Amino acid sequence: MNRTFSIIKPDAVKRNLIGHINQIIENSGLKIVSSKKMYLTKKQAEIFYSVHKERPFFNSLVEYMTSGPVQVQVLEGNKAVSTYRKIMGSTNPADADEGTIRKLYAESIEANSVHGSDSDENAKIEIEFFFSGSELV
Ligand code: IDP
Ligand code: MG
Repeated sequence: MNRTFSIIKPDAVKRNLIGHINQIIENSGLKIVSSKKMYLTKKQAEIFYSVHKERPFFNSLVEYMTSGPVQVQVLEGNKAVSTYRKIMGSTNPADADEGTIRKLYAESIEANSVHGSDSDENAKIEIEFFFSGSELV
């Protein structure tokens, strides 16, 4: 059993897809340990995506991630990081497998509906960035 961090991004929250996406998450066997809706501040988005700060899409990504509320979540289950990456699909929805969240719902390579941690180490960092211990039950 381990954990990963998920964000349902502004494009998906705007289109009322939180329940649809969480259905896919639960169907995969992952459990939603904690979930809250929030607006990311510009500073939070910049820190969260700081690994991409030299990329040409960085400013646009920060603007998009702060354009509306997001749903941040902690997911738990067997091989949580890779299980969730698999049901998310490829970054670019054009490359995503059938039935994945991004294939079903993403609007573009940027507005691609969901975030998922890419390693156990980053999952821990990202969970601690958004949740306190008492919120994780
Ligand atoms: P990931 O979300 O699949 O892990 P990353 O490469 O870590 O993909 O990129 C982080 C986020 O930055 C993506 O989910 C997407 O929102 C955005 N992004 C990535 N590549 C591009 C691009 O080429 N153009 C615009 N936005 C991008
Ligand atoms: Mg990534």
